[in-house]
Amino acid sequence: MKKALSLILALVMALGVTTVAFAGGDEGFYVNVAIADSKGVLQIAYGTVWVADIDEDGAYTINDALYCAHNSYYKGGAAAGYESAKAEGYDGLSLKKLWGETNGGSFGYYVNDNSAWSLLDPVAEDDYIYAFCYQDKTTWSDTYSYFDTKTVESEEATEVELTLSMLAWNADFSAQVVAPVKGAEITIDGEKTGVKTDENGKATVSLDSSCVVSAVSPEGSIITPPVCNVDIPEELSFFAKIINAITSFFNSIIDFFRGLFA
Ligand SMILES: [Ca+2]
Repeated sequence: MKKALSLILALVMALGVTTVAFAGGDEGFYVNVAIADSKGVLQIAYGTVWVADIDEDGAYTINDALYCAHNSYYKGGAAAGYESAKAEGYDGLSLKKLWGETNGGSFGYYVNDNSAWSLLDPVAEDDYIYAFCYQDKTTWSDTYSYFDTKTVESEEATEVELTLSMLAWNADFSAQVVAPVKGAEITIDGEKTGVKTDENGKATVSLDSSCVVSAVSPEGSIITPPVCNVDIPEELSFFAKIINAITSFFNSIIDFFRGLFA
């Protein structure tokens, strides 16, 4: 009995220490991160990620966001799936591994649908960060594509018109220009729907439950898979409502303590 008691006490103390240590390094904010692998499969579809200054350079950057995203979503964490290193020849960081792939060093990353220059570009709260492994490792023809709507929230089944655009390089590769993606087939949770974007990049989809809407490349080209997260609540049972209430109660306590230590 005594032994059990001291074990519990030790556990409580250990937990207490962990909590304090965690709270101490708890500065940061939430962003949305999407990662697509070299097969064009979305591995994270704008999942919520808490960004901390993990590389301790005093700034919140794409590097921090991707590192933290792997810690949250990749099996084995950032240690297993992500790597960046000092770039040779210039004062920056090179992406060496994304979602466990070295991919011949061929990666792209965007912030809020704009091309990023470096892993050390800053990120801010609620930003949308998209990183991908190039599928075409010879001519890097993968074109970044995105929906005009990143989140749909609805209380019931709904119909949504999405516009799919891409950032294509101009003739002398000096700037990226926005153009519609036509003929891309819309997918829902990875399943093809038969609905294709028209010449203005528009497509209308019927949605009746929470899902991820994306699109597959039109014939003869490669686009990065776009992301639109759809949130339609299921009819909740009485029991589920109670669980939800308890969860949100504990979340508000966590938020309270986060506020105290921020
Ligand atoms: Ca940093």
